[in-house]
Amino acid sequence: MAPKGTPHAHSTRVAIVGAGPAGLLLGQLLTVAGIDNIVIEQRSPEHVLSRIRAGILECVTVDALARAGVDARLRAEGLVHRGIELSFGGVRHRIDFHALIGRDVTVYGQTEVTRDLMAARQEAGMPSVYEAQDVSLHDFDGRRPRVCYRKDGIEHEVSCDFIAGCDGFHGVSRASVPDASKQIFERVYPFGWLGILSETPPVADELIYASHPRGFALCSMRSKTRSRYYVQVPSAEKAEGWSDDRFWDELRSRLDAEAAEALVTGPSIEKSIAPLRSFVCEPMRFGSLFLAGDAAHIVPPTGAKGLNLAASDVLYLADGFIAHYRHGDSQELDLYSARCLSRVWKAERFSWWMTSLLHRFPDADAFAHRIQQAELDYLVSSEAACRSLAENYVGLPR
Ligand code: RFL
Ligand code: PHB
Repeated sequence: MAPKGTPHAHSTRVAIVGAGPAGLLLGQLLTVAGIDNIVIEQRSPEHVLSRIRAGILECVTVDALARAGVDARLRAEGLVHRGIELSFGGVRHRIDFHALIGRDVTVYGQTEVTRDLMAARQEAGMPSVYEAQDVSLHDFDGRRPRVCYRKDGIEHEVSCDFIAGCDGFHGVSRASVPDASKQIFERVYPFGWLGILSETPPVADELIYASHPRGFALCSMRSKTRSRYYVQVPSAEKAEGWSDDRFWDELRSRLDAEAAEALVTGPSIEKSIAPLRSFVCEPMRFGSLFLAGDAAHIVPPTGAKGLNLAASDVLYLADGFIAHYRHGDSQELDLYSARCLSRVWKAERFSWWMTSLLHRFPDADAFAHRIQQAELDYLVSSEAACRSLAENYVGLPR
């Protein structure tokens, strides 16, 4: 027993803060490479699995999950989508990724990715601490990096070589870095997405991104029997103000006549509002602390990039740790921040552009509306413009 007042001491190579997709994927890639790690999460496993978020995986993400050895269910149950549809002016236009650039995306929910990663971690017998309270980071710019937390009233201290801050936008990792050491770039949009999940067949085979005078709408899915739909709402809106009927009526009003007719409605399983934000923290490394995923950057969900960027960061980070431990080569870790940020900013640009293209902005004047219409018309009439959308949507090369 540690004497009273002295925290329980643990030590590991990499202490990972946060058990979202970034933290769990990093943990699995390190475990596969034989690098000791611990995952420290403030919420319960049930809470982590109850968050309904992303649904679209780029090839890079699918490959990362394969490398981590957690792609069996994804291969069996994921839906390969070869394109998306854009809807405006009452007409739908298909963008055929496969024909344009020969690549696809996979529909497989973030909840399922997380569930698969949790199961693999448990099977590998790697340590995870859930419901850790008052997680704090220490001395990451010095010689003795540590992560401290309290669990069931007992204080713990984990000494490590490196800390991976994978604790999302509201986490403690980025907040632990002094303001003078980081630069923040941010845009908050004057609207959010009200989303529902329902046990109903999707309205179409592919996703429909709809731009309508009443606002943006998105028809997505989790499987052939489970749908995920979103409508743009003002920032101040509350989910409690939206009955299922009100949601379905609003969604239907923003779709083309054929989709509105085909829409199958049913009770919602989940209903919530997500604010839309673009955010980047530079750099992404501070001494032995590395930020990855939403801890370092946020994109509005319109381009389906958030989870995919998290996976891409984690691949660079895992490769950096592997080169460091196997070959004593720290060059990849030194390049981590610059490599990630180069890809992050391209995804930020694409997500901002998709958001600007498809949403109604409250302060937009008549000129802005005409420009938006012209951009949509140009997009669907130009193969070059469609190809540009396609290559960004399926994910830029790493
Ligand atoms: P997460 O998933 O937020 O996980 C962070 C974890 O850290 C924990 N945590 C802490 N742990 C310890 N100590 C602390 N002090 C802590 N503070 C927080 C949290 O409890 C949590 O478990 O971040 P991560 O791993 O970086 O993953 C990022 C993704 O979750 C996110 O980018 C995506 O969900 C974004 N996103 C989408 N991304 C896509 O690639 N494709 C999509 O189709 C897509 N759709 C979406 C989205 C996000 C949405 N919302 C709700 C924001 C749709 C929506 C509606
Ligand atoms: C989703 O299915 O939740 C989803 C799909 C595409 C997006 C955003 C969210 O662009």
